[in-house]
Amino acid sequence: MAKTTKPQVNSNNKYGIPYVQVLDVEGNAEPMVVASLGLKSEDIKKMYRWMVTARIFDERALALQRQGRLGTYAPLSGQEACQVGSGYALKPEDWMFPSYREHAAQVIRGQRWLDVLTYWGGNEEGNRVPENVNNFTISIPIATQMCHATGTAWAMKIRGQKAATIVYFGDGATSEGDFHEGLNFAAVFQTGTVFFCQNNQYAISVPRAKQTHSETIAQKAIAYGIPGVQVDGNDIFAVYQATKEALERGRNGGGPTLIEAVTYRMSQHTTADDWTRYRSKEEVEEWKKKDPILRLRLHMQKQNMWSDADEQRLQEEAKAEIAQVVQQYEALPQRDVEDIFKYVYAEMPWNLKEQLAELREYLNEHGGDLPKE
Ligand SMILES: Cc1ncc(C[n+]2csc(CCOP(=O)(O)OP(=O)(O)O)c2C)c(N)n1
Repeated sequence: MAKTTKPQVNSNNKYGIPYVQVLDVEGNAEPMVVASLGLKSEDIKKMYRWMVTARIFDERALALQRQGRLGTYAPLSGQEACQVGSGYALKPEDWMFPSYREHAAQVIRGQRWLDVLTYWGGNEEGNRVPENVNNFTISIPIATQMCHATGTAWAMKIRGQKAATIVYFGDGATSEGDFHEGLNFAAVFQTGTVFFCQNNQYAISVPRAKQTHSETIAQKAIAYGIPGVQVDGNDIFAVYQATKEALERGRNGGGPTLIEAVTYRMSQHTTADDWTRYRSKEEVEEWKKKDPILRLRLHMQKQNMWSDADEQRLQEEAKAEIAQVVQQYEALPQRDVEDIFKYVYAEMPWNLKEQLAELREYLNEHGGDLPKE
């Protein structure tokens, strides 16, 4: 790598979209570049702790679902650098708009792992964001959150607030109308919105190559007249650097940015998916070599910042933390099944009333048991 204080930027693609990388797969980085990020050694260790805890949480949540102790779950493994690196660049006054896979980004901003489990356990209380935390609730309908993030940034601009919004979405979301509407509106009104695409290579079983004919997702920014950048999404430093720069531009009236973080979903889409049906073991193994957690650990070890004893201690502490979260989750009182009907409308419409009556009748007939399927 050339001696420089700037991250390595390649623009080999047709439209000259920059590709940012700081850490290579073996954890090597130009020290001056790392220093230019303004991260102290304590910050780097904190980022690493977030990533490790997120991975342990993910594995635990998956196991709980398989044991019938969690409703369903969307794993994030492989995307820890995307979420922690970008989340770390946010300020409390910024607003964050997640889709359904951003557990680490939610928690780094002040929600709890317990909330994540509660939500995926089918209890809407898990979607309750603490008053002082500028996180929006999860959007399940693909790409809808992009318009929310644009609208919020526009409102903040009108009010003269110096804060940005960030919105997370996948490669599949770029085929939705809301993607275009969110980006176009943000560009025209120059809102401080960071569009953060986690290109994890699949939209359920649809591979990236079938999602769009564009060489990069980042180049779609050109059509809207805004900056677009591709980053190595398994390199936490590159993600942090690109997000920080985009957020600063957004906060200072410089308008929106589209970031494409190139990464990989190491696990299934959700627990309702079987990824072995559409991708090979070899492909997964290749990406495992680029594991974002391993990469930062190698870097810290090379910098003599991290020992085997540190690793062991962290693993034990993170496992204990998540074990406690699971205990708290399982100790929560069961919610009433009728809750499903209660929270969408202030006044329940006639058709929901009919369905609720039908459910009550069914429960009466079956001694309170729900249907198995
Ligand atoms: C509007 C809408 N259409 C379809 C779905 C069903 N659906 C759920 S996830 C998904 C794929 C999304 O892929 P991507 O945007 O790449 O995000 P990823 O799940 O990979 O993080 C689809 C089609 C949905 N939730 N919302």
